[in-house]
Amino acid sequence: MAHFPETPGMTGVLRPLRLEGDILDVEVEGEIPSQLNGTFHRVHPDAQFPPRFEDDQFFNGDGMISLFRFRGGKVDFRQRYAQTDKWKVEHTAGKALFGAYRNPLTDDESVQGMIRGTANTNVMVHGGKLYAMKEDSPCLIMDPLTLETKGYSDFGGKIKSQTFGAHGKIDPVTGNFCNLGYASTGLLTTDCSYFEIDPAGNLLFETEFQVPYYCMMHDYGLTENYALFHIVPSTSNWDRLKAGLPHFGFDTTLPVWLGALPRGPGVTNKDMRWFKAPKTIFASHVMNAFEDGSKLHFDTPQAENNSFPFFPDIHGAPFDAVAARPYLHRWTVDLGSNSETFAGVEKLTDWIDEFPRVDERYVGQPYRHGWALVMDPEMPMDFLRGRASGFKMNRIGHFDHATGKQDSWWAGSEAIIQEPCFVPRTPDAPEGDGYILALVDNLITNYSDLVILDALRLEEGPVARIKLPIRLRSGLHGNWADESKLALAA
Ligand code: V55
Ligand code: FE
Repeated sequence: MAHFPETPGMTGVLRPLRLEGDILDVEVEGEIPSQLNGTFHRVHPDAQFPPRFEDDQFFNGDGMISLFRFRGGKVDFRQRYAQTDKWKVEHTAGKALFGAYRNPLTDDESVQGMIRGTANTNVMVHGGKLYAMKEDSPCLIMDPLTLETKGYSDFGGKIKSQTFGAHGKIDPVTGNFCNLGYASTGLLTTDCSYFEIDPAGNLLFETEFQVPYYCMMHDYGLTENYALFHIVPSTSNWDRLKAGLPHFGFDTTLPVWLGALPRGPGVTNKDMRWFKAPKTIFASHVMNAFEDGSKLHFDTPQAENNSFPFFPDIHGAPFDAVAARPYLHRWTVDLGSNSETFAGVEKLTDWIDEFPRVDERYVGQPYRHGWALVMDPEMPMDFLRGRASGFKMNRIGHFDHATGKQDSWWAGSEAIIQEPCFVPRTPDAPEGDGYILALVDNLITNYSDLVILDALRLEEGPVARIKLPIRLRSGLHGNWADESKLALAA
């Protein structure tokens, strides 16, 4: 086969791995807590074939699913490609047929009109099925244990949205899977959908709405009664795609908005309230959101400017690696006022942080504990390059919103960390009482460890390390599913 391009996104620590396989009973250092029975799924982009274009985006790779199956103090590892329609047709052809990230104008004629999804951004178990998500496409359904691909779902032909966001959330109160689709009627459109799916896989309702301008709606906030959409100017248009520019470009002249849409059947676009931010900033992931009387709080790592060097400024401003640094902020809007602007923005930390997580039993609820990856530039680093974004996330941080206390664990001078995931100690343990799971990639020895930390005692370091004999590729998101959630699969 031809080789991969000699670009930063494809070489060195970001070299594609493309490895499917199984390791039974992975080596463990320390002891795996006996309560951990279930699955930890993660996904990373890992192109099956060299891309059609030298300057291919890291985000364009085919989704590779990693599964850590916990049972009786042992862990089995399994890794398989998400067999998207794209993966299958390219597998048969023996080469890439789809072109640039979110640009169908660059595809081979033979695949025109096909679903372009890569299922490379998030994986989550709902109703016993594994949902593999990419925000430009429908949801791919996989078997959570075998990782066999079932195919795209249209939820019994009911869902109107052509897209399924990558940051769907399970509402702990209703058990529904709540998600958005953007560009839901076609590429680059400002049409969106908010919908909820029950554990049996039934679409309960779908609300169609419009956003002020097309942008990357990578995540959103969920509260008990509202879905909150942040509009940040990573935007695009057909001229960009015709010119072969990266799909997204950052436009600092556009305002930032937060929209609040009531959740439930019968809601329409007219029910949306839009609030304007005090200035244009960058924000992508959402730690959590919750209600406080008529106020809605929305916690997000916010940067002064664009955090994605590969989706550059549309006016040609050079990438500013310092302004790109995100810090956890709390945005507040007040539904009880007639104001069309934010009621407040509060900076919650001096830590450079991203990939925020919570105890998911508190999604949409007032909450106390949050965790995130932290980049601590003061610590020694024996490696030169980190993630595709350039960030070198070397700590896992814990935020106690009740006390303001922060504590963390540093992964050492050789390693960067992938997104953490919280697992409660028992189903009814108090908030935050449990474990943090995270992949730690040693960029010197070239091994990945899945570490298990006590979630409220991070500084004590891992209670166990599940030691892979390989290093996994830098990835995006993943989730824990307790054994009881897997039983539904049968
Ligand atoms: C993100 C990741 C994506 C994508 C859009 O982190 C946004 C954000 C892995 O793919 O397509
Ligand atoms: Fe994400």
